[in-house]
Amino acid sequence: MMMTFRSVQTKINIILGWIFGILHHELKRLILSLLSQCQGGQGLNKTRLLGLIVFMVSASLLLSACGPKSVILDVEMKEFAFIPDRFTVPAGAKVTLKLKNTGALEHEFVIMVFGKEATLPFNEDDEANIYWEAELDARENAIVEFTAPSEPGEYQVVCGTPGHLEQNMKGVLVVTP
Ligand SMILES: [Cu+2]
Repeated sequence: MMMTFRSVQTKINIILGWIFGILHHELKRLILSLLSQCQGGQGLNKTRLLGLIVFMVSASLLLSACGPKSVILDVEMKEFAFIPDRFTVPAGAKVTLKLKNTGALEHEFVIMVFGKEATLPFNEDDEANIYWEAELDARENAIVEFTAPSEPGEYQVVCGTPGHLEQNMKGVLVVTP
C-alpha cells in the first residue's frame, strides 16, 4: 500500500519539476527580452518594465496571502514514541512532515479520521479509518507532505506497526480553524 503511495508521490514530483522547469525557462526569456529592450535606451520601456515589476511583485504577494497556509513539522519516531507527540496545524494547510526514524524498528505515522480512534490490536478495521499515513524503515529519514484536514479538532496519531500501539506509541494532531 505504501509503495503505491510513494510511486504516486514520485510521479507528482516529476510532473511538478517539469512544470517549474518550463516556468523558469519562460521567466528567464521574459527577463532577457525586457533587459534587451532597456539596453535600447528608450525611457518609455523602462517605465513599462518598472510597471511590470510592480505588477509581478503585487501579484505574487496577493497569491501568497490567498494561497493555502503551509507548515513544517519535525517529528522523531523511535521505540515507542513520537517526539514531540502533539502537533498543531491550521485547517487545510499544506504540511511538510520531516520524519526521522531513529529507532531500530519500522515505525508508521498514521493519522486517524476525525472522531475515530484506533482500537487494539491495530488491524484492518482501523485501516478503514485512516486519514493519512507514512511508513519508515528503521533508521530511515523522509520528507513527506499531506494536506491538513479541513475540520478543526484533535486527531489521533498512532504507529500502525503491529504491537506498537500496545506500547502507547501515539500522539495528537491538533487542527486549528
Ligand atoms: Cu512504531
